[in-house]
Amino acid sequence: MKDILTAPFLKEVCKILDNMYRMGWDERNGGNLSYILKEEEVAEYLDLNQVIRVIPTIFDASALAGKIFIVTGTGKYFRNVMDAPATNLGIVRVGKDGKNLDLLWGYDDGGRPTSELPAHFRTHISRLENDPEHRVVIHTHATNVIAMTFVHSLEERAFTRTLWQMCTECMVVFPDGVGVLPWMLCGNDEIGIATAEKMKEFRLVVWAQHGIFGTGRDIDEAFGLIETVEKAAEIYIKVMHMPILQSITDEELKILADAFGVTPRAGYLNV
Ligand code: 2HA
Ligand code: ZN
Repeated sequence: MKDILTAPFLKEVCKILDNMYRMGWDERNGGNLSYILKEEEVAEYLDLNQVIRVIPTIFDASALAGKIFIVTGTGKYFRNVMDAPATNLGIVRVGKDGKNLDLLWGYDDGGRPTSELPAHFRTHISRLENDPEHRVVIHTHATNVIAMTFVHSLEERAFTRTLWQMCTECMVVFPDGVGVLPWMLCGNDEIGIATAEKMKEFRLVVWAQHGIFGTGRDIDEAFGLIETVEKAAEIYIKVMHMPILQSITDEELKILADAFGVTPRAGYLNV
């Protein structure tokens, strides 16, 4: 059996969490990540019959039964993951009845998965219905996205249109737009249900005054979506105090979408 600390998926997770910490988005224990691993890739490093302990889930995850995830631990700091992956991360398999997780590796100090597990798991269920190749959910406290939710309408069309106008890349990266939830209590199943409802139509969901969820087939896609939204939000925060002399028009957004072969969310452009 190979050493799990050499597994590409583990190294990739450590690297992206460290990177997000250095972006300044994941203060203290802010943020969490979950990533569906392929059974055959995990089997190179772990005996899949060796269950360290069983962790109960707070909702019925039977739609994910048998799936294996690497998940950040509750209360853990992204800053510490690189130096101590086995304490700060865990690899879990969803049990057949969807009510328990088999811990296969990690959470070495007796830890558990992130408090936002309901939002992550429910999001995985929504995204898998859209795309069987979906694998990654990242939640982070992207600074300018949070700032924008104080000063901009939270209406999804308006929020998305402003982001699209902030830099040319946005339409190409997230033509499907951004879902937005109002402030809600986090860490429970209600916000998980609300997030997953949005995730039926969006790959990105903003939690007002809290942060953002991004999803994708791999870490690059999920992170790439988030950093593009964050960049646009940063530009918005920089320019919103000043008289705008020119922007990207709806006609130009349409030209851009056509040139890159993407379809803007229906009804979001006034052309
Ligand atoms: O646990 O980001 O939303 C850290 C969080 C909660
Ligand atoms: Zn959070």
